[in-house]
Amino acid sequence: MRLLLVHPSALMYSEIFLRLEPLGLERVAGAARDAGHEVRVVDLQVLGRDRLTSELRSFRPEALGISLNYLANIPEAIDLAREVKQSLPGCFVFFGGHSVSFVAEDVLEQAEGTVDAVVRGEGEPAIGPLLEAVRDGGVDSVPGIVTAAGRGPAPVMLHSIDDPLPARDMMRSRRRYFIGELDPCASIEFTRGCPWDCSFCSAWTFYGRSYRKASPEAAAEDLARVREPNVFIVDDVAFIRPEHGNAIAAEVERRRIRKRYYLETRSDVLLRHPEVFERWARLGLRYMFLGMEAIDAEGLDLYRKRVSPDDNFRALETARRLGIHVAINLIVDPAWDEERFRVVREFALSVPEIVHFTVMTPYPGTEIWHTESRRLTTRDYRLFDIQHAVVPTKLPLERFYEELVRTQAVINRKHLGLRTAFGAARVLGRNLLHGQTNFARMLWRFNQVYNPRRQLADHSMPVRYELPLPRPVDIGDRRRLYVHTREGKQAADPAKTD
Ligand code: B12
Ligand code: SF4
Repeated sequence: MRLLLVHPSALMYSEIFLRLEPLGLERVAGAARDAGHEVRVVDLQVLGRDRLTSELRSFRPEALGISLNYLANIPEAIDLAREVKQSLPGCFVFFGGHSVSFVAEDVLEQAEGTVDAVVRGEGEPAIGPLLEAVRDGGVDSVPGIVTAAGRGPAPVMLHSIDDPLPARDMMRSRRRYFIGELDPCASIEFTRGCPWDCSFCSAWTFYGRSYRKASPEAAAEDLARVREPNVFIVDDVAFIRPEHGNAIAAEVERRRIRKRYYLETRSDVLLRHPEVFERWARLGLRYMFLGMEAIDAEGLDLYRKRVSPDDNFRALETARRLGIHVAINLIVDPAWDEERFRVVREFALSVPEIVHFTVMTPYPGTEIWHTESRRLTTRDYRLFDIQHAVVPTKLPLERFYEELVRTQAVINRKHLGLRTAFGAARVLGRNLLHGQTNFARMLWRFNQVYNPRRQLADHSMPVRYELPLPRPVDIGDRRRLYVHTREGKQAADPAKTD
């Protein structure tokens, strides 16, 4: 069967710092190819719509799947589905991915028959059976499927994440994937899932709080295949298990693989086993993203982060000692006033690290989606990108965005200060020599993208598709939030991950 897989456009605020390959979609593509299908991928993060139109015309897919990890992409995907059904009425159109798994029925309804199905959960085990069923009948009995007729059997989880291999070779314009100065940059997965349970996050609810590890051999083999000199490790929390991090490191050393890495982890994981990160720093680990989320104990408790401010500060010192650059994330509560923004700005200027801000956003799939008592001020999917306020702000909305952008701008200036500019100039020179311009463009685009008036104006866009309201769920039993349930299996306990 001819299958076309599509990733929607990049969200405008993330594009400035990074644009990464859609690894999940590549794995679904790999699984479909392994099952004998003819597969093509169009990533609209890096390719224009004209490319999709010409692919539809020349390839004439019999099935078309759109990846929806991000809620904010849902309106674009529904519009795309409408267009596809108009030009290729016989084409089976389906959605899959993280976010759509939590709102499958609502999205099907909003698409008014132009989307035939949504696949909830992991795509690799579902894609083969789905394509067979599209050809031979029986779509409703594919695991994880949701159609107008209702839900099919529960989604199935991969037993091992060692395969299928991501179809990296199917991606065009790979040179356009980058993160900061790691330009160009590929992505890789060493583990899947997260055993913690932060209230604002849906990573743990999607995987039913499970945690799987790739075998060190498979991880190193995949890494060896990557052509790019830079690699982003997509794991929610890297190197939770020190022996796993060490075993992959040993394979990487044995094969003499040399790359520069960017990863994401938690302060307590870094503090418990700094030696693993030290070993990886020797192998090329350059950047680390630490979700600190709050600078005070009250905020950390609210998000059930299970770390203390002291742990966070000690983790920063450890990373500095290891020579790893850290990007910190802080969650901006819409209840912040000018004074709170000022305190946070002061903190951000007092540390040498890069500080990022995301706005507290209740999403379907998170616990705060059900518990956050503040009324939603908008249900426009496009504003659920953690850069917009979707619950009432204490400051007038316009003032809130002014303070937010001012805080981001102060920090951006800090990083574009003279000292950094000299460092950046070296990197820029090197990248430009190799024809890599992503990082250069990013440095100068800040003011165009981050603009309080533009952010405010986004709230006045005409809304055609709205996020459903939370359904009453007894979150006393948190398995009710899960996409993948592991009946009969115990959820991992973060305290026992070591
Ligand atoms: C790596 C990552 C990124 C990367 C890569 C993004 C990319 N291009 O794919 C970067 C750093 C760029 C990123 C950015 C952002 N991210 Co992000 N990201 C993740 C993370 C940690 C892992 C995703 C991943 O690669 N997993 C590994 C692969 C193998 O799994 P997967 O992508 O989920 O794919 C599987 C299934 O979803 C499914 N599937 C996927 N596509 C399809 C398509 C079809 C047709 C089918 C059938 C199945 C299917 O099958 C795949 C294989 O099992 C997730 C958390 C998580 N654990 O899911 C957050 C997550 C997806 N990100 C999130 C957010 C908020 C963002 C940002 C908006 C943050 C910001 N404001 O900057 C941006 C927006 C990016 C954009 N689109 O422009 C939220 C999503 C929230 C939401 N409900 O919308 C998540 C869930 C994190 C969280 N803590 O809540 N992100
Ligand atoms: S540790 Fe990170 S990935 Fe895990 S639940 Fe918390 S925020 Fe989500």
